[in-house]
Amino acid sequence: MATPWYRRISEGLAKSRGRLEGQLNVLVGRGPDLDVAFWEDLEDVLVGADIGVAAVTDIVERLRDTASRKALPDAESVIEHLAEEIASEFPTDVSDPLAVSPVVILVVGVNGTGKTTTIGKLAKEAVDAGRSVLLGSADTFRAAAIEQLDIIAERASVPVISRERGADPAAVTFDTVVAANERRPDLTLIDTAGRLHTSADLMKELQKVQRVAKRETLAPVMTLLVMDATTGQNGLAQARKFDAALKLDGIVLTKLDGTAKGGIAVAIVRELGLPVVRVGIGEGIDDLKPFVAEEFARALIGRG
Ligand SMILES: Nc1nc2c(ncn2[C@@H]2O[C@H](COP(=O)(O)OP(=O)(O)OP(=O)(O)O)[C@@H](O)[C@H]2O)c(=O)[nH]1
Ligand SMILES: [Mg+2]
Repeated sequence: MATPWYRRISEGLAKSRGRLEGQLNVLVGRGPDLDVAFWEDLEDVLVGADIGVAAVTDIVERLRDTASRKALPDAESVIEHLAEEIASEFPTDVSDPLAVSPVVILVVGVNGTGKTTTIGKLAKEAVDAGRSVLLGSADTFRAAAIEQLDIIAERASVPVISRERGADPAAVTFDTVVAANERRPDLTLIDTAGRLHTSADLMKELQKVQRVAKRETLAPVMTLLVMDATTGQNGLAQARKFDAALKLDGIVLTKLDGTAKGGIAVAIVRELGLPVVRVGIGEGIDDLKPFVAEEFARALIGRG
């Protein structure tokens, strides 16, 4: 039965599915034989969806195993097992850093990946669940960033801590965490300025922000990377750099609705060993969803 979550994620993954489903149908339509060409082409199709070579190799190996163990008769019956094999690439025992209370979440990432928008969505999600929220505006760099967060805070009816543009992000972080220690919100979300992972100075600035947060807080500090799914393999390279500098606790994968290569979620978990804690599937305030591996896998290949 299609749950509302499945329906939404399925719509969000329409571009990815359009491509993958089409290619899988071509593969099955070519004939039922499970010959060398079938397995090779299946690998190519999955790699083309950005699932990542290592993961694809494992997935196809397990499928071949299943095919011979269960004596699967044809291509279609193999594809029927594909979603569960993709889903099994994701660990089942992931804890959600956003469900911890109290918690301070540092939101980081490359320019324009969706950090500030995601904070708005997370604030709404938390408020709807009856949790108290505090925002910190540590993006003091970009013009209008402070106003953008102010608007988000107002819409969600949550308080925001900020300083003037150009202020030290670590100072705003300090103020925010001190306020969180006093007011004890369940969830504190700190916005940071976008930066290229290749900019050493800016990565140092972020390390300082993280250091201050960890030093001053009474709550655990978690660092989430907001990654734009449309950047594909390049996004993976960014994530590695951020993880090396900050030791990330998880990934929010945004703009899944804008890519035909949603398989990148598999590559992230596999190659970074980091959980995908939320996925963004649109610009709307409700377009952020928890990640459910099996439903994601089925929505991705169009075998819901
Ligand atoms: N389609 C789509 N658009 C998204 C999603 N998440 C964010 N966006 C859009 O991405 C654009 C940038 O979002 P921001 O939240 O301002 O990005 P940011 O990372 O804070 O940007 P900087 O602070 O400049 O680094 C906006 O137009 C958002 O509406 C998503 O899941 N899907
Ligand atoms: Mg921003």
